Amino acid sequence: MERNKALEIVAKQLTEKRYTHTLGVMETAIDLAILYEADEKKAELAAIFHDYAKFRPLEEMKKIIIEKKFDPLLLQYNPELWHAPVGAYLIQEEVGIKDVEIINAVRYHTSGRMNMTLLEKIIYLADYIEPGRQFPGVEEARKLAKKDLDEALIYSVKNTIIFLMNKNQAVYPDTFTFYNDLVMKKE
Ligand code: DGI
Ligand code: FE
Ligand code: FE
Ligand code: FE
Repeated sequence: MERNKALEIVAKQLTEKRYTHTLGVMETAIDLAILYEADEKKAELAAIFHDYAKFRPLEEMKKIIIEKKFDPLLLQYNPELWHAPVGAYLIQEEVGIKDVEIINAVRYHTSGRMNMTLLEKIIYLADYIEPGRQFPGVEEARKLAKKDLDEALIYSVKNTIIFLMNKNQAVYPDTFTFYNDLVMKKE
């Protein structure tokens, strides 16, 4: 699918602010794809569609998670996690995206998981460091992203886990698994 066509589709799903974020993720994902030799076109499309389901009503997302038999644990954790697997489903149903790598990059862009593919890692990180993001640590994550993809991811996932724990929030197990996997493969 052509970039402008994809952007036109996703614009209808998002607020202006979230659309601007999506453009930032797209630019960042393409830069990372060039740097780490991933498929630029897949990075572009996965980035464009990564937050496709962000504004679906919680009840609709819940229904899809139950009916499509996604991990039932999702329902016990933060609803912020839901738009990722639901988005992966809806881009197939509503947009006709068929590329499994793109679909999985959308599916795991919030939680992460064990054995993330290069494309999944790029979308996860691009979402975290796109130019519109402003939070403590984002500059360091951007710096690391230019040098070492996995180091940047360890830093980012760690930051997210600490952020959640500081608010006494539960952390979805796949996020810990992602962190552990990165750290253990580093040695
Ligand atoms: O959709 P975005 O805002 O662009 O970003 P995202 O899809 O990465 O969502 C991140 C939010 O999800 C972030 O504010 C933290 C929150 N969250 C809640 N529980 C978890 C979680 N993030 C992770 N990785 N793991 C969790 O268990
Ligand atoms: Fe998201
Ligand atoms: Fe994220
Ligand atoms: Fe996002």
